[in-house]
Amino acid sequence: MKTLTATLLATVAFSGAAMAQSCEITLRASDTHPEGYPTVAAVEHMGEMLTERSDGRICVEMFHSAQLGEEKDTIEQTQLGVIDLNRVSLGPFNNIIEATKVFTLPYIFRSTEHMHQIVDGEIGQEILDEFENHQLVGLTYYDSGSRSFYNSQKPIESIDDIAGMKFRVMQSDVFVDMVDALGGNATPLPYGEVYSSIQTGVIDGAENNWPSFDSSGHYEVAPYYTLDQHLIVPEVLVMSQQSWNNLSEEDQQLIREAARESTPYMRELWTAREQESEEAIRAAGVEIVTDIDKQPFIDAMGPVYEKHVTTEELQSLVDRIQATE
Ligand code: GTR
Repeated sequence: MKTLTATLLATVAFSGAAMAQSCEITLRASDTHPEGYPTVAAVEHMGEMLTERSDGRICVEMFHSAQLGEEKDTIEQTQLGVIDLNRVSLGPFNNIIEATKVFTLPYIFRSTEHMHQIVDGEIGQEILDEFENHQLVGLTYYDSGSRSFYNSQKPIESIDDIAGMKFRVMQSDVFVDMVDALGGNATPLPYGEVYSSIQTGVIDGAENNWPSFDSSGHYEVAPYYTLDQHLIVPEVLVMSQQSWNNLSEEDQQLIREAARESTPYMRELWTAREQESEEAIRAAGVEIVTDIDKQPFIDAMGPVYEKHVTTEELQSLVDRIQATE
């Protein structure tokens, strides 16, 4: 005799609208970005691949737009198993997993191609493996372009213009020290508080890539953007180790593969989105400084490297990254 649950499940399985309810395993995924942002679309795409390959057994439910909280909090919830999948910047991991610092050092990557070379290779895997010591499973990396400063006050045309200006940074000491080294004052804040903090003058500005500057609407309150490109910070997709341990090895394998395959998809979306966002921001009348001399910015980073590259392991990672063509 069929149980009530089995009957109900069979019924909903036939109703297209209730498809999600037929899933045996639903993985709750978090992202700070809105619907349509490349990271959100990539995890949704991964979910579709998983559902198809598991004959409808495994589904991903996306909670975008920081519905489950700001990144620092969602990381904790993922460690606790409350959130299954989390797409986050590597920045907020700096204070939890020391090795992630090397991927968030200013000007460590010379270009997006250089970053791809590293995260797609041995070093990328070594850093992903580190997550397993912190109740997480590192699945794959996504792109995040390069981050540059924007503010509400004036065009920054040289490093000297940064003196005394207040910038929001992600919650990591690496970025606090980066802004200090440039002569500014850093305020670590959650992403969701940046807009109102600029608007009310608590900070003068922040720093981010084109798509985030665009989708957050920060350009409305900070109409000066200077392409100093101080950071290329990869994004990472992690899973809760608790959720992971509840799965069969076959399902773990399905997830690893779908996650890996979502990366080239994400990168394509990213390239298109970067261009669209740049066009939208230019059209909105934001003043953009492109011909900034980056060398003084690069030269100023010595103390940041000295303070954060404190062990032989970290130094060897930095050396290997810098030695990679
Ligand atoms: C974005 C990144 C987010 C978040 C945000 C921030 O570029 O995609 O994950 O880290 O920056 O500045 O907090």
